[in-house]
Amino acid sequence: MSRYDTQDIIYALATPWGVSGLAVIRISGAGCRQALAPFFSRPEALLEAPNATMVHGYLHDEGQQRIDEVVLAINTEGHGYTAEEAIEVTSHGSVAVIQAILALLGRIGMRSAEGGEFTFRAFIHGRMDLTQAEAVEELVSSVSQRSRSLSLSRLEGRLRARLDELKDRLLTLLAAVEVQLDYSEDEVDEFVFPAASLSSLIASIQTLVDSYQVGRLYKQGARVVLAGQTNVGKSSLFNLLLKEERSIVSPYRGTTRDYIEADLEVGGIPIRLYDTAGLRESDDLVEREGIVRTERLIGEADLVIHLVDSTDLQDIPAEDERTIVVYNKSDLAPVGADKLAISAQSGEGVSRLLSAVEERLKRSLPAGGDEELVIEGERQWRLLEGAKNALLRAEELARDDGVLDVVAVELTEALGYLGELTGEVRSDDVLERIFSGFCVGK
Ligand SMILES: Nc1nc2c(ncn2[C@@H]2O[C@H](COP(=O)(O)OP(=O)(O)O)[C@@H](O)[C@H]2O)c(=O)[nH]1
Ligand SMILES: [Mg+2]
Repeated sequence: MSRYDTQDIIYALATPWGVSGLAVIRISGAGCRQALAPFFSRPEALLEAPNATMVHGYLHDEGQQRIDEVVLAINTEGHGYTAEEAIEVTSHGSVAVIQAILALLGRIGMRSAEGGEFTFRAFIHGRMDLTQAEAVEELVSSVSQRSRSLSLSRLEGRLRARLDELKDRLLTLLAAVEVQLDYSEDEVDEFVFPAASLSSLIASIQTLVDSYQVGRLYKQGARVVLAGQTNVGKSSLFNLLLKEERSIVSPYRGTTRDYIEADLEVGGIPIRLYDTAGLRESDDLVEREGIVRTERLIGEADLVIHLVDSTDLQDIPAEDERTIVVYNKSDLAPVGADKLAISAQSGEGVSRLLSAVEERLKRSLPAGGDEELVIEGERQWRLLEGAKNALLRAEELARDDGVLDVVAVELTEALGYLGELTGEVRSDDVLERIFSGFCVGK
């Protein structure tokens, strides 16, 4: 990867720019302790510190002016995140301190890191495979608890282990075919293609492919729209769900003229919830525009919670895959037990509604598979699809007694896809695309 020269000592601020209690600046690369020692109050302690220890002292500039009191966390070569000699400087979190330290590091011959460069080094040194490297970024950017825990499990190497196992099975298959290709002439027995192993391998890959839908739901979340006539209690429900007064609630019809959106989490799924203008005929231009927008939102929603007023049962829409009909104001009028009744005022029935929302959003997810082993990246999905399709072609060829050479070619192609997934087979521009999406300091 051209932008990343792995000989350099790199540094970056790993915490946000701004005022905070502490700031962490990362440094990685062979010789970094030697380079920093002349500007540290206890150079010997820094140079002699064993791996995974901390050294307390002061950083100062070339003129012996103290910059800040710091703690240096030391990793020697072969250890730590990048598996390189590395220092993590914890300083006070003022912009002036951060600027002074970063400027010093620049002046003493270190280079400011590119986005993802620390993780790139971890990958180059074999500390992690590509799926783990991607999990780092996925973990940093996760917004729901479920997405966080799934990313963490990929970072710990669950996906890597599964892919290694799949590659192993595929290699065994390929070896059987190649032995047959090499020795078939001397063979007396009829060769039996290991069709069962191939089809179970395809099924295993399919399970991973399917898990993409799960990963995407937890990562990207769903759009849920509150719809219904005016005055049915949409804004009241919106506020109740967000547990804060975000929307203006009023007894007058048409109070919510445009939509308001907010984020919440239901069953681990990040949800963007929209409170909309009521769907009713109106002469008011602004309100009509609000209604047009509402209709557009409903069109794009993953799920519509259609509220109706239990005291005024009219225009009840039909339930469908995307619509839940909810009867509000249950405190004022009872509705049949078969209906989903809530009171946005007292909160009665709201937890049942949330369970219904969760169930509905998860309904389309594939059943089976390992719940803790889920992919969420498009790249991973695409390569698994590629591997699966190559194996399906191999299966068909083998079934039709196709030429064994061609079967071998398809199996090899599938192996290539799996290798690309973990990063054994790689090209600079693919790596560039992956790591350049990371934030600096990671
Ligand atoms: N009794 C009762 N009143 C409700 C309930 N939900 C909403 N309201 C009242 O119905 C009126 C309209 O509510 P609002 O949330 O503004 O409706 P929207 O136009 O659909 O957004 C307000 O006076 C609310 O206090 C409920 O569950 N029970
Ligand atoms: Mg409203």
